[in-house]
Amino acid sequence: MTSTADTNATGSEIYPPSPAFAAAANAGPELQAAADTDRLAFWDTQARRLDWATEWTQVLDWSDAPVAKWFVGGTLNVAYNCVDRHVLAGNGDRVAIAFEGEPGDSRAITYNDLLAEVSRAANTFTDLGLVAGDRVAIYMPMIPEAIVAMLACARLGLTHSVVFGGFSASALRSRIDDAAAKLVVTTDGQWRRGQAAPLKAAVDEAVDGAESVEHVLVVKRTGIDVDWTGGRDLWWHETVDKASPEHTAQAFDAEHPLFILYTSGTTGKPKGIIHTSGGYLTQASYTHHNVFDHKPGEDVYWCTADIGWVTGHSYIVYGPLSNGVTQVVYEGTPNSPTEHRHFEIIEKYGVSIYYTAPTLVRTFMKWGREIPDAHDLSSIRLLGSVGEPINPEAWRWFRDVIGAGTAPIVDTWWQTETGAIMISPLPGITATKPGSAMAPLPGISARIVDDEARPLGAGGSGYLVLDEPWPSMLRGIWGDMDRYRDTYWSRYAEEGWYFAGDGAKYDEDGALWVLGRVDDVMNVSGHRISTSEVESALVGHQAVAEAAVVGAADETTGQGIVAFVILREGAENTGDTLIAELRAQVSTEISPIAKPRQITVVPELPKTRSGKIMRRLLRDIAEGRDLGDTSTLVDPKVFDAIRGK
Ligand code: 6R9
Repeated sequence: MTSTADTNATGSEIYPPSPAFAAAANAGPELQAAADTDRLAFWDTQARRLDWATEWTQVLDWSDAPVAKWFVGGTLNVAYNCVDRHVLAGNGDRVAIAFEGEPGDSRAITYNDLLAEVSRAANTFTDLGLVAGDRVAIYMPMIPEAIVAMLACARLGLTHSVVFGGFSASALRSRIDDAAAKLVVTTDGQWRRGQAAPLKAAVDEAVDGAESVEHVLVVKRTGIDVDWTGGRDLWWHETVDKASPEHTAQAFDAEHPLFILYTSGTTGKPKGIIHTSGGYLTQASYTHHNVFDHKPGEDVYWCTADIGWVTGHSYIVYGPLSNGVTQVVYEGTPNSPTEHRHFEIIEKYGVSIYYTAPTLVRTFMKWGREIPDAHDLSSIRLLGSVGEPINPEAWRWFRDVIGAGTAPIVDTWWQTETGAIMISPLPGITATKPGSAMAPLPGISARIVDDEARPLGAGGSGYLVLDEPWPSMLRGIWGDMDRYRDTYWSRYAEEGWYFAGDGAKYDEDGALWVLGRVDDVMNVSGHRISTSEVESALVGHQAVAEAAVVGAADETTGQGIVAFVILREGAENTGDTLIAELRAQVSTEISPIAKPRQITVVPELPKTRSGKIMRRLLRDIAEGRDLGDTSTLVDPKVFDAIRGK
């Protein structure tokens, strides 16, 4: 089947929702109307999607801006909202998590099961002496216990810090130290392309000498050998499995910190983004219900993210479970054992809502449409995209090949900092354009402005700002509130706007297009990596004097990391051996995902007279473009030397 594109008055290709979809959609025009009438009253209504122990006395307190308080005085338990209340409503037998392991094992976990598991874990955490406000690091592959651990933290008012299982021991250590985590939850190993790879070994290395860590709780996933530190290390199956499945959840303040999640900024040190409870869950729940048109008890939902990223937090754990979802959780990679894996899973479970990243769509395109075409994907009724701009060609392919030419696509723009979706079409309402995130959701306010805060008209590209606070907004950076003010609120301090760090434009129809980062943050397969983080890893190698890193356009991953390094006096250039060492260095310092695609040893780096590395020019070189204006350079001849390589 081919897509049902129309052409609108300005000649644009548009995809209006089908009348049938619109008629049954969760979101109707009344949402926008209500938000336009009274934004805070609108959010007050949305917060009632949740069960609260105490009602709030004020929807928003912005008197201490830019630190917001939402639903002031309200109390609730986040885990109760994600688990218990579905059991109490008689849906305990509904499958919450349909788990598909990489080796092919599967488990169906109902809400009854989830309640028992989360309660057991909560009782174990309490036995370990953890109390509300303590921090717990979670470093795990995509298995149900990872979700259970997060919910057990939420249940006890512990603040979790999930660290992506692909991060190195050193990245884990800095996050453990920054948050002073008392407990680390991990697994013995993880399955990757049919092989059991160690994971606890990285924890052992990370917690060696880490003063805050009292215990390491280990789920046995692969059965590989692990080193054991008596008194500190505990097996999940010897503790959690033996704990009582009864636990009464206690309510916490709406502003109680729920989690810290580290994300790359423009400096080398990752920022610990703080999210709290009531406002966060309200917006995660509202957006999951309306943007994905999720129908509990009918839909089978699958978000392919990892819980190590914010998408996993908001659209695998908190949003979906607050709405009583039945969802697929898959442990492995899309091509293990074959490139058919995602489509086999969609077919096996009857997935109806599929939320993924443009980089994966482009990978599927490269593999060829005969792979998805070999499967019955007729259960799919809605597709979602997140992480980076989706190019129109990938958008059309996604809709035609995976969505049978009919499934609406929601291109959702948001950030770790925003906590939940901010800009997206509403299926059933919005006529979409391939590549555009379209418009802020009802209740959300955004603008595109220039350097002087002047609004931009159609066609001009400027900066995306959020000009009103929103419930799931970050409440700060862990341990560094000055950096919070500085990073997000200083650019438009007078106006009091949040600076998102993305470029954007409106087109002639008023549709919003997000153009990508305007700072030194790269986006590789939807992962945020800062140029300076990679630079400092490279400079950590004894042969390197200086490094400059840029993100260059990449057909599959969006951007690829390209590095230029200058060697120290006397350091020997061993060619491929050196390059391999440098790539390994980045891998151990940060993660394999941060490994440069290309590293070039150069005699000099292009710098402005004030000594700034001219990344724009390096990007031109990396992308094979002609160089523009080089007049501000100290020595324009450096390019001949760089390109001579
Ligand atoms: C959710 C998530 C945030 C950055 C963001 C922007 C880019 C995310 C996008 C998008 C265009 C979309 N981004 N979604 N760009 N269209 N639909 O990805 O959070 O990892 O913090 O990244 O990702 O550049 O600023 P995070």
